[in-house]
Amino acid sequence: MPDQLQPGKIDGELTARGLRFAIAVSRFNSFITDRLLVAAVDALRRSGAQQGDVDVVHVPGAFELPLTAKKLALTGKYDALIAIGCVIRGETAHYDYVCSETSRGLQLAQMDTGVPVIFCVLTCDTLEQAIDRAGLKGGNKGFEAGLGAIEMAQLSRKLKSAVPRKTATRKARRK
Ligand code: INI
Repeated sequence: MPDQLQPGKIDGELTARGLRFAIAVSRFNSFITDRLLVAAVDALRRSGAQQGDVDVVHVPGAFELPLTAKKLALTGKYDALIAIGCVIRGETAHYDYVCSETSRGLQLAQMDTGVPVIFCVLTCDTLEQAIDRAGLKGGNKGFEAGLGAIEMAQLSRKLKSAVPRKTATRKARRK
């Protein structure tokens, strides 16, 4: 008998085969968001996504991402969504409102619908910080978002198909 408890593990595999994704991407700061989008699609493709498995929707700015994500989730067509945006601090408080409502709205979208929404919205003080995270020194957050979407899609499928605890107990008793 092992003297240590071995917990059961439930992981989301990193394979995109057989899954469907939608990416909502903001046009604001498209110099950055275009690069995040290319990397996110690359991560999905290199993990097995096929032609037709990925839809891309453009929106004006980050503030429009939550409603779009929720509408995409409610179609029931997608296993996971990615929201891509880039908010760069300006001289006024606008930045704070856009950042907080975008993150809150995206969290609500996934909590309300049960469809994973990956948060790939850069919130930066400077353009240089954004560039670093869109393919330079900080890697590419779009690629990370692609992998995150695959993992969460797989994990959600597994958790959905798990037998509810009560049913499992009843079945065991009947035996
Ligand atoms: N939208 C962004 O995606 N990034 C920004 O940096 C930004 N700034 O700084 O203003 C921004 N504003 C637009 C906003 O997201 C909405 O599109 C707009 O307010 C209309 O609802």
